[in-house]
Amino acid sequence: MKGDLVLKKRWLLSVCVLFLAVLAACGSEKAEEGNEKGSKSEPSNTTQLDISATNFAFDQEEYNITAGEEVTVKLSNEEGQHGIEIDELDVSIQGDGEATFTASEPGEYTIYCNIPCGEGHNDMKSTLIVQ
Ligand SMILES: [Cu+2]
Repeated sequence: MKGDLVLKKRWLLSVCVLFLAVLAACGSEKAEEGNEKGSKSEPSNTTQLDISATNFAFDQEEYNITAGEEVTVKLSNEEGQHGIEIDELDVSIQGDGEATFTASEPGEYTIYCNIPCGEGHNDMKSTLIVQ
């Protein structure tokens, strides 16, 4: 009978240890989830700037952003094949695509097409206004 009691105690102890191990595993999983959520919320600080291009113009003559904010510019070609280039900000996209930049200095920057797309190519210019 004494031996039975010892076995029972050992069994109880191992059940407790197992239980604690499971709890610890759950706890660390939750911590990781929290970290993921933390990093997912960061891109929401990025401003999305959509530009579409046709033959031979961008959809707006002027685009406005705020100095110091991170901007993801996305170019969609609706007609023809164009690109955008902003020299001062190191932005260069050819065809459909995205680029991320931060303009720290307020001012006016020229957005121009960087693909020789036809007779209206030289007119494909818009202004990025950074305030
Ligand atoms: Cu062009």
